[in-house]
Amino acid sequence: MSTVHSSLHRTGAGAVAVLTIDNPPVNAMSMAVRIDLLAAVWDAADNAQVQALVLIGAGGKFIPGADIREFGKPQGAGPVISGREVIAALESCPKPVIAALGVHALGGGLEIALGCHFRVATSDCKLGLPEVSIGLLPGAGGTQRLPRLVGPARALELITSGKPMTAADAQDSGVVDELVDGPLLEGALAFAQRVLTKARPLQRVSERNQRLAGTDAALFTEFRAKHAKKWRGQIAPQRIVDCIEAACTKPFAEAYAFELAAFDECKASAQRAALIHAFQAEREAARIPGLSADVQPQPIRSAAVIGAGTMGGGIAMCFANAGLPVWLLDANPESLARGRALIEKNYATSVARGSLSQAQVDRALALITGTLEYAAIGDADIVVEAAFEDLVVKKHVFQQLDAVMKPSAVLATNTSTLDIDKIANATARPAQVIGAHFFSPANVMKLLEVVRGAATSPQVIVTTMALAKTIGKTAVLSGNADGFIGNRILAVYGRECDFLLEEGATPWQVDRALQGFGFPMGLYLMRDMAGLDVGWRIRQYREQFRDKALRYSPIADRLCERGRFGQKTGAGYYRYTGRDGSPDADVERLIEEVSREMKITRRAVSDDEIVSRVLSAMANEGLKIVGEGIALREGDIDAAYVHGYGFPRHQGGPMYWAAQQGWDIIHDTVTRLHAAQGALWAPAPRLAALAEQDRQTRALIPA
Ligand code: T1G
Repeated sequence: MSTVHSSLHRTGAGAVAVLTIDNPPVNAMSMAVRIDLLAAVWDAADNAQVQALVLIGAGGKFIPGADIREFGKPQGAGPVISGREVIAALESCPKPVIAALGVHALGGGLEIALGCHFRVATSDCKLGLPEVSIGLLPGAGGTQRLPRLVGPARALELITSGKPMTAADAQDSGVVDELVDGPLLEGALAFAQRVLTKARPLQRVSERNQRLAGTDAALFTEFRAKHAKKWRGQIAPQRIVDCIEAACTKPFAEAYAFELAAFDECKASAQRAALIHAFQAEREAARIPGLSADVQPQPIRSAAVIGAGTMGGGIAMCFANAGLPVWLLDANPESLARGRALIEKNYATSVARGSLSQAQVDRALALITGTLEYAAIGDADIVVEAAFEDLVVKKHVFQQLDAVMKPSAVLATNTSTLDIDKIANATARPAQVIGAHFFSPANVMKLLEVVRGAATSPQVIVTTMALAKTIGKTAVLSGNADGFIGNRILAVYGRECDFLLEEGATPWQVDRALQGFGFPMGLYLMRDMAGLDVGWRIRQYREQFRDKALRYSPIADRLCERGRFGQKTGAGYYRYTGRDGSPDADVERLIEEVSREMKITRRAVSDDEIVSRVLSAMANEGLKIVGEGIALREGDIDAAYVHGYGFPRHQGGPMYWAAQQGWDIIHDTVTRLHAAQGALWAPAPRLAALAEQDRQTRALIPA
């Protein structure tokens, strides 16, 4: 079955061959598409009847890029055709070739379009080169042709961020020749007729150098310097800048070859594999095995949020940004006003940063309505409770929601530590209750940990998972257990860092090692930013349940006892001048004191040891969580950590990292520390079996 269908359409100016790319679900440019498309272009070019060609995607969806599933897989036995060969045929075609772009034209899809002589698009079409998000760069001419249309400075922004352009923006910047209001094919055929009638000269983008001429080399130096910190350790964004610089300094053919070499380097990198894993894991996380297909999400057209604090305000912004009207309820007018003011301040920051337009902000603000009355929110399709993290308070809120909310409403709680079932049982409808754990700042962080209670209905689960996509979140389903998925692993991550302090490391060394691995911020800087008193209050509450037989580090408590709560008190692990933290000898002395008390002989600790010990602990805990059914898959843990805890996406996630090291290596680390440290390092039940598999695989690899 061909993935490209050809049909002939007669226009007043001659016959047009329409080549329709048909490769469900999204018309990705697989090897089969490349083969079929090249053949179809050649046929149309050779067909004397044909005056022009139109490329269009089945269902009005153009190509979202090369088929990501083909990367890292061995090439099949059949013919191998590259995107570049298809583009060469399109660009050199003696007849006008028009790309008809709908829904999305991304990556190799936009590169195909840039190889055509003209482009028309529907106004909702998204155009972009997102390859950087999967560790690649546009390897079929995107770094050479796009700068020739939008200029090198804009191309640097677009290709290193991977962010798409709107069709209107693409038209303004000369990427799209015309926007089509009505049906896309008709619009494209009409455009083809006008090209033929006016005998418009064919525009080969690769020959348009005007926008590159006179580009100042400083553009690239400054751009590299501006992003150096953010791109630390990442290959693709750096290589993209090199390619665009080559476009401005070398003839097309030479720079085109330079781009291919850079593409191959990225394709061969471990980062590319990790980023494609992250891409697939976040999509896989949305699938819940075992739920019958009849269970469909109920529509969510309106929402309500209880509590106008930092989290409540951020959650309300998520709904408003998605175009959903949302009530924001609080107990008193002052906190409601404070909440509203914080929301407006956050939106003003987004406008200042250019991430939202004033018009978008005005639309969103108009959708957020404050209220003091529970009676006002009864008709909302979902309510998210974001009140104080206290069981008594939350139960009281849910009793009131039980009294006012319509029967079909989803009753969600944003708790990060409390038992969902205890909250649900405060109502007469526990089946409607679910955990919806947002991460701070809620309007920014992409992770939504959806926590199913013992009674939560399948429909409430699928409704909440689907809603996550609507409000731009990556949802991960968790069972109802202490710390759910994310915070349970975070506790292990923090624990091992603290123990390493007692054994010889310093907070600044630990942070340097974690940032070297790719975390945007080390643990101790993050704790100081969040405020050490939050964790202290939780530890003081949990002290009554703590197993005193297990090792416990008192360092954080000692800092809090001295009033060092972090940035907000000018000192925590670091000493602060404004928001800048610097190492503090007092803290080193405090840590050495604790080591002495714990009778621990301090020793040299390497950065590698810090990374491997902390990540091995996280992966071991992750296996336990999957084994207990709290998480559905290891990939879900990776998606949670990449989107909720700043885990470097180009490392794939803690479970992916461990699998890359080899579970036999992780097993050796875990069993060694289990022997030294005891129960805290108990190996996950599945670890030994996974290790044995990897040990056998490793034995097969010739030395
Ligand atoms: N290849 C293969 N499968 C793809 C795909 C692709 N490019 N894009 C999407 N899918 C699958 C996806 O896995 C999911 O499958 C289903 O389609 C729906 O996707 C030379 C080398 C297109 C905007 O990086 O950004 O071109 O999970 O759930 O929210 O320079 O998918 O259902 O089995 O995301 O509507 C560059 C990636 C490739 C774009 C649709 N292109 N895709 O979003 O649905 S590299 C990209 C997306 C390249 C050249 C280089 C989004 C989307 P399943 P979805 P959606």
